[in-house]
Amino acid sequence: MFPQVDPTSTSSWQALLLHHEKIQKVQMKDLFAKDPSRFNRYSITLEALLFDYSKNKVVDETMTLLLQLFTSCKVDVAIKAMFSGELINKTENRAVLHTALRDFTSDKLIVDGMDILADIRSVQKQMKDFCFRLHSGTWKGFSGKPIRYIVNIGIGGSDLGPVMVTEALKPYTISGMKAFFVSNVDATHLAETCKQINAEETLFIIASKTFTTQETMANAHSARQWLLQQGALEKDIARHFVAVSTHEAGVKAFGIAPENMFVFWDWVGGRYSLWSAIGLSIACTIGYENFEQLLHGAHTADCHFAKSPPEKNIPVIMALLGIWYRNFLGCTSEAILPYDQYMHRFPAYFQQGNMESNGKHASRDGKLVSYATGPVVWGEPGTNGQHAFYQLLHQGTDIVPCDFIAPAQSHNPWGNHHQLLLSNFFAQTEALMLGSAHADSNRVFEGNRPTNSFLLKKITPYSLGMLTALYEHKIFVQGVIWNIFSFDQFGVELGKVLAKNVLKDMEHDEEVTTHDSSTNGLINFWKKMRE
Ligand code: G6Q
Repeated sequence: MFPQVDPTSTSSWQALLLHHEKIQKVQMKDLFAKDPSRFNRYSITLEALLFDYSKNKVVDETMTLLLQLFTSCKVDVAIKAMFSGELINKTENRAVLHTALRDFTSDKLIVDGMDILADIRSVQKQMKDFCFRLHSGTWKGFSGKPIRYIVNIGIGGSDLGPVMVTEALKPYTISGMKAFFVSNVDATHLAETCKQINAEETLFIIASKTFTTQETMANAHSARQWLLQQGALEKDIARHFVAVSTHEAGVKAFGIAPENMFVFWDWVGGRYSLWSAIGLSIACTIGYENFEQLLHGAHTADCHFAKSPPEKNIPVIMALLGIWYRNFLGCTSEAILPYDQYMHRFPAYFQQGNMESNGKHASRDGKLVSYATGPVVWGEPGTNGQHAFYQLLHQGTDIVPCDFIAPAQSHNPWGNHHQLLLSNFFAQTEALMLGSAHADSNRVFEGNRPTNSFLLKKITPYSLGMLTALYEHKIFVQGVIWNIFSFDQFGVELGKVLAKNVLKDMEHDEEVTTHDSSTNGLINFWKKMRE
């Protein structure tokens, strides 16, 4: 049974409230001065990944209480429930099994009487074969030339993961291939993409779990029309369009042949779907073997999460620290700051991951929660951010816990660029913690500002898979402790319905009067302006 514990009813939550009073005045720099082993005690390694959480406003008692909270909220039971395929996404009556997509060690996983591992392996084989045909040049476009351009058309979970990974792993791009991602319903996105590709060498991947999403369908239809305008015939569509979806009928209705469809299943949440066939654009760009390495890396993180004791468990510690800042120190946002240009979409990816999963106000027993849930998550790569918003991180009135992420080795070891980059990473986390005194208050840095540091040896498919899965599990642990449903997204679905209703009022010329005066005014003003 999936646990359902009001975290505020636990003695550890109450103890943390009291403990917070005690720790108000604690200075991290004093903690470091008193305890030379603080780094060793407050860091965890997983293979070649280092997670240093020593620069946080916590002492041993804080960690003990947070770990007690983990136990009181029965997170261990929840972890087992997720991995075993229980229907933990209750509001949608689904299992949550993105972890199964990257499980190469189990033999079987029965869900609803079906062995889902067999289904997963069969789609993986289909993806592998497809990539082989594409990269060997046996799959040809309408003029007989091989495919060079991959255009993924999808949005939200069917876009952000593939973009993030494809960008982060750009050094692994198969020679000659180029990936594009079209998500926005604004035709500019597709139009500008089409300027950079040749129809005869382009493969469109229509990625949509439901195959009904307005933006994706509009872009898919326009892409198809564009292809025909570029000299392709109806019969050529099959060579230029493939689909990734759970909705076979929808794909067929669009005109994509069943053999050009890659399926996934309702137990894969959109924002957790890059590991499924939604990752086809990744595999087409960096090669299937690299895609598989990404899955292997994630599986290593899954095993770490499922098997490590909580005090040595990276996602658990990440989650508990986040709860400490959110619920006891009143922090409203968290920043993710990758010191790696290739990782520039990582913050946006986990902005969705966190905010769509844990931006919820109803508890698992159907009541409104009395405590804060998911914070705002945002970020940009270093060092660019340093010349922009770091001002607020250092001297603003809000405390923003930050995750700094960097590879020890660069894919582009030009001169001393990488040392310069990393010197900024190390110096920033130090300065945020130490602060500095000055007679002029404008120049005072209070310090005592928390950071986590992640060091990877290099950004590879494997290490990126591992890091990404660690962040996913952090979201899971927090959702369990906050006693919310992390795997639905009614707030996203609302947008899909609202736009449809308004569209009806825009399709005629009469004055609109059925909304509030602002919405009526905007629609009516637009009707005049478009003339
Ligand atoms: C993700 C969300 C959302 C979804 C998009 C696209 O978890 O549900 O971002 O991925 O709305 O939906 P489709 O894949 O169904 O087009």
